Amino acid sequence: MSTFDLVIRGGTVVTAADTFEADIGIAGEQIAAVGRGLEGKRVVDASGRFVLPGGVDSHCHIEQIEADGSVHEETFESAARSAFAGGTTTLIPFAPQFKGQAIAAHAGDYAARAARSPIDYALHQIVTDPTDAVTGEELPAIVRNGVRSLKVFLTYDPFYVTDGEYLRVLEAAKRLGAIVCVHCENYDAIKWGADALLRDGRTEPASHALSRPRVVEREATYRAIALAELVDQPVHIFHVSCAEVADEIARAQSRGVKVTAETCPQYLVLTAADMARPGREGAKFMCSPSPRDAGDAEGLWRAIRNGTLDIISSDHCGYSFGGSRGKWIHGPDADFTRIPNGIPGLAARLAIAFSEGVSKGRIGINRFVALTATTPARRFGLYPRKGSIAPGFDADLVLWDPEREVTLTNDLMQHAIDYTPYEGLTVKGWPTMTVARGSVVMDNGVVTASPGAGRFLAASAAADAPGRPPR
Ligand code: DUC
Ligand code: ZN
Ligand code: ZN
Repeated sequence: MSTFDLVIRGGTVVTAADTFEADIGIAGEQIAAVGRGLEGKRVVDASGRFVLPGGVDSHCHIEQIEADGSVHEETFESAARSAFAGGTTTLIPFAPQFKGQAIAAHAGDYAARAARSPIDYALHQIVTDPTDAVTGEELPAIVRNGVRSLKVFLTYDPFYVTDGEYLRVLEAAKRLGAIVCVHCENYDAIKWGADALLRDGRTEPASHALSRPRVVEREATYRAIALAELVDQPVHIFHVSCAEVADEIARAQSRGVKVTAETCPQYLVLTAADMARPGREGAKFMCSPSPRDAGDAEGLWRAIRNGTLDIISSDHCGYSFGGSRGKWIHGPDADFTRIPNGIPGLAARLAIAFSEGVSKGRIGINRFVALTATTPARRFGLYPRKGSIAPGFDADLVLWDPEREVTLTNDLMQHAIDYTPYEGLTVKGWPTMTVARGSVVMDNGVVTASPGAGRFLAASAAADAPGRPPR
């Protein structure tokens, strides 16, 4: 019998399809065997643990450069620490483009940052300026190099695209076999609402939610889908915040439109009321779309259960609360329109999804694996290398204690940001070990993240893109 480099012995293996008792034999960086009685040079006892595929976080902002030249505090190194701490082994962050500039203007710089990544990563390409040169030359080259998902923003200065520009991106993506991911909120409607609030002196963080109510997201979602339908191009809707938006997506799916969608932990456990906390604390919860109200999470779980939403990503986008670089980069009295949007969530994503989903009986554990690892890997062209447990897959695994109750603190997140919006939230279910390509990178909270150990993952055509022949 062969002796493996590492054997994970006696755990309950869980994939998106099955749950069974087995040992996992790892040779080098890959899973070589799933069976019984496996022997290894190193053996990890996984009894009492679920053994899950390492999480794939398909939406996170890492060391991203902003239009003003500032760079996000979360580096690839700190992000990897946080991801490993939480059981995630693959990240998909965003390479930027700014209006009036070629994609190439920042590509080398971003690739150099990413080259220091301790964690495997693929990339999405943000497109803000789809000129002829971009759609005709740069995007084909990017897709050839393994970046097959393009992100467009329908709001946000200075990223947002007009409907005409969005159509150009859809058309290019169709020609190139890429997927388009969309941030759905209506730019002019938000500006109209925000201007009115500011005129009334409502500058505080709580106004963020008031300036961008559900209908602003629903309208943009409808438009994003309708234009994708016109071009017949698959789209993925990012960070769905509530059921009325999910309903819009379900309606399109039921008439055969090629649209998929995700939600994020912030919409499952935070609410707009968090932004009304005293002082400036509300800024800690400010992200877009806005967290909604207490009842909205149940609607999202219904949409998860019926398949309308099939990914839970973090949309990790950290800005520290203290100091002058993060949330208060525009000054300590900045009004709500000048506080950067985004919250950190890399390490908390799996624990919140498991606790709110599996521990509370809303979904089964196979569905949890599908939402957090298998489907993001398939959607973004990383399958069958990432996202499941079988011979030939990368040995990315997380050992999970379903009974462990943990009260979240910022220290547990191990990120570069000085707070977590989930401080004090108690979760049931916690990762005890993370293995990335055969190396133990987290053992009971102790993380090893070696700069440069991560690899760039060239995406192939998505395994589950609607309208493509099955593979
Ligand atoms: N919303 C985004 O779309 N991206 C980053 C952070 C946020 O809140
Ligand atoms: Zn977005
Ligand atoms: Zn985002």
